[in-house]
Amino acid sequence: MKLYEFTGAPNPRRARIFIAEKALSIETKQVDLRSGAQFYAAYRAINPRCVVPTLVLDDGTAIGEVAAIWRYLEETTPEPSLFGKTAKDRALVTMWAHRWEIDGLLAVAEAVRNILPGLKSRALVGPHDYEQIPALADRGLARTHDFFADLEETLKQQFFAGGDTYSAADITALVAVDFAVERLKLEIPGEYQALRDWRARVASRPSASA
Ligand SMILES: N[C@@H](CCC(=O)N[C@@H](CS)C(=O)NCC(=O)O)C(=O)O
Repeated sequence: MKLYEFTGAPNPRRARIFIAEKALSIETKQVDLRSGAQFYAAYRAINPRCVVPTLVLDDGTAIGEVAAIWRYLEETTPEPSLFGKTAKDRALVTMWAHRWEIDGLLAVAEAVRNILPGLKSRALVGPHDYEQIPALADRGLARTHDFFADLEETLKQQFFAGGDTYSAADITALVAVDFAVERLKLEIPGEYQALRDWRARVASRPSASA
């Protein structure tokens, strides 16, 4: 297997952390997004959506989208489980992971992609170009602040972002928080103690530096 990825980008990090938690060793290949390598014909043939990550299996099958990569790895390497063991747990972890992707990662991405000058005409990922819209930068920032607040409230009720145990939901939530702090230079409000404690807890896992 080979993981096509780019070290500086959030979605490949979600795949790398998951792989590290499973203690898997998978060869990686960098697709340099800064030089536009995602649009080169060689990579377009692997992932016509021109995004990373993509997991290519030994038989040549290319699996794009983090949720699909996670699903394949969870089914082929069930332990340690990152989605829970029972049908109910798996549904709940999937629910939380989706929520943190939509309300967290995509909120931060909306701000980042509509603010950074280097992403002019690249306001959405994928093979098509879209211009930045300043109002969407403002909305993305507002959504990111709401994400911090929603995550804080959730973590007052449960120890991890997907329930009582560490799961795939924590991976997406951590990557989204780090993305906001690093790329938007936002600070987690001092009063969000549950969020701060949780971040320290999940960031101290060896997988977080994968
Ligand atoms: N929904 C996709 C999102 C993938 C994505 O947005 N990848 C970004 C890096 S974080 C990308 O490839 N960007 C290419 C670009 O900016 O043109 C997934 O789950 O894999």
